[in-house]
Amino acid sequence: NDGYKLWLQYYPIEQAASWQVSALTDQKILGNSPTIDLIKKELENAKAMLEPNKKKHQKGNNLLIGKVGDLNLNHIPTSQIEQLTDEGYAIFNHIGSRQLIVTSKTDLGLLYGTFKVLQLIQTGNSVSNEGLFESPKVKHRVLNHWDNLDRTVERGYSGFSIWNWHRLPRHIDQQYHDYARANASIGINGTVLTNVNANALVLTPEYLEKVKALADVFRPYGIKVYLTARFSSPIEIGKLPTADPLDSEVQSWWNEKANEIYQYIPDFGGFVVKADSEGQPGPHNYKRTQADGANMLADAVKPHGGIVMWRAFVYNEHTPDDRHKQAYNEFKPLDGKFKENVIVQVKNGAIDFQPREPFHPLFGAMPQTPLMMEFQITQEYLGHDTHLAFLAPLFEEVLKADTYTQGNGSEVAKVIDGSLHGHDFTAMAGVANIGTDRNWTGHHFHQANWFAYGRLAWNPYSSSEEIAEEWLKLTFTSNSDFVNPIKKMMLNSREMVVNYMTPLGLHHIMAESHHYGPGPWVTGGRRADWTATYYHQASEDGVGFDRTKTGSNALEQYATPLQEAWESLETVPEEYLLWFHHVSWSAPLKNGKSLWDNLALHYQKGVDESRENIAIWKSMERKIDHERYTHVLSFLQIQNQEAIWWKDACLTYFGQFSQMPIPEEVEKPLHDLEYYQRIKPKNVPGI
Ligand code: BDP
Repeated sequence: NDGYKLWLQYYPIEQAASWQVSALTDQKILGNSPTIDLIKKELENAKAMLEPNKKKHQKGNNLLIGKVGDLNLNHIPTSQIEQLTDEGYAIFNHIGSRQLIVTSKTDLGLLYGTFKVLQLIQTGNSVSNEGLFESPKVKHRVLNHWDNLDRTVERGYSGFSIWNWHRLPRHIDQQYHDYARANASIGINGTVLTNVNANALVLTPEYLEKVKALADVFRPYGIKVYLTARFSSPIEIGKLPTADPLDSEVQSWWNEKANEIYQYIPDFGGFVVKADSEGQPGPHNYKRTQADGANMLADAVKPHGGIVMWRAFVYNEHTPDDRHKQAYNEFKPLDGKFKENVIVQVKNGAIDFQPREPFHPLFGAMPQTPLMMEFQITQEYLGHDTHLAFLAPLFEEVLKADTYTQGNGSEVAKVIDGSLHGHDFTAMAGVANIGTDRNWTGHHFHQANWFAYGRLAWNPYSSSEEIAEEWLKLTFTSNSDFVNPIKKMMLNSREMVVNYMTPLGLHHIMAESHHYGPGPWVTGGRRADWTATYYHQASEDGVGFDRTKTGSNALEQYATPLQEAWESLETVPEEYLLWFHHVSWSAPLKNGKSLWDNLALHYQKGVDESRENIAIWKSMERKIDHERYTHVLSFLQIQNQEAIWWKDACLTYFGQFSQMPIPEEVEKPLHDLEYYQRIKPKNVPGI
């Protein structure tokens, strides 16, 4: 098993119950459309689950799949069905006709419901008497591919881009279908094909034909295509002298460009824009606001029903303020100034996808503007392809965080599903970890992060534990001797990474540019805000970034209860300690031990856990296939070696300032600082 089939393994169920057998063998599918054809094909594929039981006598309900209007049955739960959104579905046992019914208002809802039924069958979870009524809580559930037109992937660690621009549109690779199917099976309904660091060429006819070919493949799966729009496109491909968003020629150029795109792709989703950030052009070039830029593009796609996802990841090295504060300072005053088809895309934290960050202070702070979440599925800062880090707990931690902006219970999830401020326009983006590697994501377990993202985009209140369990059962086996210990390992894995990389609120201390491995010594250069020393501020007197009133006061951007709790050393959660405070090395933490000892113990804990994972995994050898077993084992071994590397490099570096001995329980680094500073990791793109 090379993992290509992801969580759609359809491996044979041992001792299938009669309802599982009936549902897989006796089926009626109503309707006629390309999406209905996909449903039929999926049910055909799924028969593989029955291999050993094929001839078993069936007693259960047969499966009926059809839109509400086509059902023609009495006593269906009408009011619950009415409440479903267009993409929602109902699955219930119909007593009168003895059928297991999947219904929805749309074919796409039927496809989602079909996948759900098959997932229930594979995991052995039957449909309860009450039935299952599911609608997505977020409207636009999109993947962001940071894929370049030359097929390199920015921050991609599993091969090259799966979009083969050279062969498109004349060759349609089977992988495009498989990609769309996998996404549909977890409710993802949009894909941004290109890097946020955009290339205007994708908006030229030559590429639009290729984009159209992909959109045609994705359509029956309910997946819309979006593109990143380079702000300076009117100059680069339109030959205009300016890209000023208030210039009427520029506006007409975008309007015409949108008309042209919609001729190729009538259901084109819209644009994602990174502007005025990390060298990208934007409205600042013309002394205009982010709203001016976003609104111009919004006007262009509006007549066609398109949207603009405008990124809030705006900061620059010339602004003297703490980078943490810049996006808030820029966007908060623009609340209410965006057109109605603009949604502001905010990263989960204010710096950049670190192993742990407090939630971004913009969440809850712009009541009149729809805000969407941007998570990073690809592990730029969490060990790239080889380190096991199940990200659902990270996503869940952010979504569950209380912003307090409307009093207690103003969780980030309520900003994202629109309920906090009454917005219907909702979205979530996940920066994809997909590439040409045979198993799509490099590490087999990183498939779980793609899966988890889909589940949380559908329902931001889902629990990591349920997601992990479901993914394991769908992907490997339902054997609880495997599922229970490995689920535990997954659920702990992100915290383990925090421990051996950036414990106690440390952040951005990785190596320069490629961001792989430790680099707490990174300093100087062109931009202070791209160094490690800017963020950890280590010196003889302590370590940590003071973001309280005595420092940058980034804390003022949070609601009062959080300001108060995080301002004080007594009440700040230890996991955010050095994020918000500069603390002396000898200061005692909650356990009475010094900051230095605690830091060292966290690093050791991460190392210990990564070592234990190898032992746990080895005990699974006979429970799953050999191919995935050995693949994961070697990655766990790499992870353990590199956890040690992180620990040793960081403790050696910080030790020069703390001047305190490494506690006895902690394994001593074998080398001096210079050794660690000289290490150049191999196989990292760009080295
Ligand atoms: C950072 C990445 C950079 C991206 C940027 C972004 O290092 O490659 O272009 O974010 O999100 O995390 O725009």
